[in-house]
Amino acid sequence: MSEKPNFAHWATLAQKELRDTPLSSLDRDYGGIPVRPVYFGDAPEIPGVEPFTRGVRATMYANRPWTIRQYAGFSTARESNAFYRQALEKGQKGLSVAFDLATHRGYDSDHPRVVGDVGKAGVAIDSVEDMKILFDAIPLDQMSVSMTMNGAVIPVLAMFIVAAEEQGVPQAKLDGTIQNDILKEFMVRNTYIYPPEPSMRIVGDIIAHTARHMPKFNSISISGYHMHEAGATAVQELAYTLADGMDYVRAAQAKGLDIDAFAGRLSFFFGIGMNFFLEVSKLRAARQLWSEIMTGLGAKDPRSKMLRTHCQTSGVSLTEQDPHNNIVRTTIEALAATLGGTQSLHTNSFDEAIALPTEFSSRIARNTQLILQHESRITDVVDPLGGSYYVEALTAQLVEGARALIGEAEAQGGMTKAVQAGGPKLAIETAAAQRQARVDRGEDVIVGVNRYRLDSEAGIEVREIDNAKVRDEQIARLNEIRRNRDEARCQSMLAAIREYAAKDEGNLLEAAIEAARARATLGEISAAMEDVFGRHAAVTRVISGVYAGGYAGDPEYAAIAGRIAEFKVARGRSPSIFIAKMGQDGHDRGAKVIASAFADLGFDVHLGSLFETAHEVAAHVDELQVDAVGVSSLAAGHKTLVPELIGALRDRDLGDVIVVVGGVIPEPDYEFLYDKGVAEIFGPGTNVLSAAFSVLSQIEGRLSNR
Ligand code: MLC
Ligand code: 5AD
Repeated sequence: MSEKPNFAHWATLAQKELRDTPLSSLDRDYGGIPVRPVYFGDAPEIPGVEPFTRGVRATMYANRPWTIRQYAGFSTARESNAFYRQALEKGQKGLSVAFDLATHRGYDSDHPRVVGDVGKAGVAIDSVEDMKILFDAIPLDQMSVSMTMNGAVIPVLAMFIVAAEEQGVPQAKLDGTIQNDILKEFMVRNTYIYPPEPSMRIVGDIIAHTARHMPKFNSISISGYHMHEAGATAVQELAYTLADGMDYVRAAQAKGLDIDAFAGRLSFFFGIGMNFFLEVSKLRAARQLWSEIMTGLGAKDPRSKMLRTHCQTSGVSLTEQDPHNNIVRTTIEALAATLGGTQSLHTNSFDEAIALPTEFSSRIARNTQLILQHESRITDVVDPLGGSYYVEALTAQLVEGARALIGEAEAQGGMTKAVQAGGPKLAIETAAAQRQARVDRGEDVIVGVNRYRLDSEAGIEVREIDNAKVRDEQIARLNEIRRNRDEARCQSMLAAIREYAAKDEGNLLEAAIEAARARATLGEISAAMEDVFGRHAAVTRVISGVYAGGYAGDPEYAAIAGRIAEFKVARGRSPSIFIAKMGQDGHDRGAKVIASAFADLGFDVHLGSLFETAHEVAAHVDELQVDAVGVSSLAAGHKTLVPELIGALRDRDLGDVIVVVGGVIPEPDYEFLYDKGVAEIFGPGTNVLSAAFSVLSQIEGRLSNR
């Protein structure tokens, strides 16, 4: 397939991309050293030609740099809109919307299950009216907009289309991306709503609609990022992402679409961590594999075989301790993403491990990309690391490793089946627990965390969101919409959605567009489908032995395990803990790692389900009579949900149960939580052994006080 490197061939392709601009305009002179836009050496491939290992375009950044696309959203549509406009003015090039967790999970802001979530981790969107405010004065025929939405993907995309229409922009002109990648939600991200089968139908409906009516819109963003963040190895991230892609292709083909009619608008999304050369090679390997896979699935058009991707620097690689170090980490990761040939990039802010970005931290994050594009000269030459002995070898090894793992998923009947069986999720969780043990033992060094720690940390500015205020505003607007709409029309559109869902006919997105025009809310459209499909409840499993395995022969580990064994002999039972995830926060890597490590140490661990209310958690604690509750909070709901839990425990006369909190808790909130009765707070980077030691001591203290 790949042709012998040949400058004339490359030049023809490059000239096409450049249109009227002469090719010579890409030549550079570094003080008497002439530099060309591409180097071949004896490399076997041409950039812009299958299998695209060296990049999907012949000219890459020499002609057009990657899109600076910062993911953002918080509180109300109005505030997020102001933030976007400011960012665009200061050099950002594309938009990327972060929705709050209530929206992700298909709830309107007035739903009782989401009191702690509204406006917290992203922007709250309940209706077309909110969507119109979000894009006010942003011309949607000129700006490409990515929306990270998977669960409530039908109402959100429908509302986007209707908001544009009411702005005067027909859907055919919309440029952007909808994440629409449900399989990884079941594996790692957890903002699913319906069970896997109907969820896959929704993915197919969206691909079918966009293929027919929205030629510039990317129908899906097949995402490895969240696997990466959940602790997946590079091979796992590659293999599971591409295997997911294969199932989406098949879901679209099942709608009767020809592969070349939609494949050119499938897009990807990868996480970029600190292993610099590995991450560069990962993107090269991904492109090579996808081209091979798509050829195998029958694609003919080269555009169908191009893996175009967005990248985001890694959130888990960033630290709460000495947080300005995160600027350096993000720069290194951004360099890996761009030398790997990404099309679009988000660089994380340095306060990532603490809260949502402030104006200041997001400015630095954006400027990191601007400096790379305008000052570093890395955009001058296409695939500058191509031909490096090391990078080429790593690329080949990743291809080989991922190919084998894709083969395993295919042997199980594809990823939808593999995900339902749970294998990939467990494999990723195992990798995460191994990584945690290496960090806790100091084998993987993290500067400022397990080495070179500061004696005292100076606080930094933190973005605060007044969740109650956002919720009140949203509820007022919801009431107004419900009051002013033509109720009969709205209800008949919702009935049509139910019917399409039940009969497995018609396109759900098309029905939802009608409902959105009639001012049905996000929660109503989502509920209409839920009436038929039901709501998915995941089975939580805790892996065992992995953390203990990483600690074989470690004296500190043995000391704590020994103390727990003594506890058991003295009291005839193990110390017990309930690990709780409340609200719509689905980030469960931390909860899983803690659950499996504590269980390995000898605790009696009960891991709660995702998405519980404070009252549901209190009821479990009552029933199980545990010594402690560990709340894991990563989506900023702690100030609402933790006091609610403590109140609910007191109401049940369980006021002396130890409550500890782990996760992303801004320093200024520590006092607040201690005042409410929290015993200990474990921020990001906490050593799991020392957390276990504290919890055990708290439990012993409580029992001896009785
Ligand atoms: C590009 N173009 C060129 C060129 N390079 N033309 C000539 N010469 C070159 N060298 C053209 C392309 O062909 C294209 O036009 C146009 O320029 C835009 O370039 P692109 O490369 O397609 O970039 P972009 O529009 O930015 O699209 C990138 C993408 C897309 C395909 C990866 O899917 C995207 O923007 N994804 C972003 C996803 C995202 O933000 N996700 C956030 C997730 S956060 P044409 O006509 O060919 O299209 C998250 C966190 C969480 O998930 O969990 O909450
Ligand atoms: N604004 C900006 N960045 C966000 N992230 C998540 N939510 C937001 C938001 N509302 C980023 C963080 C996180 C990743 C999932 O996306 O970097 O690690």
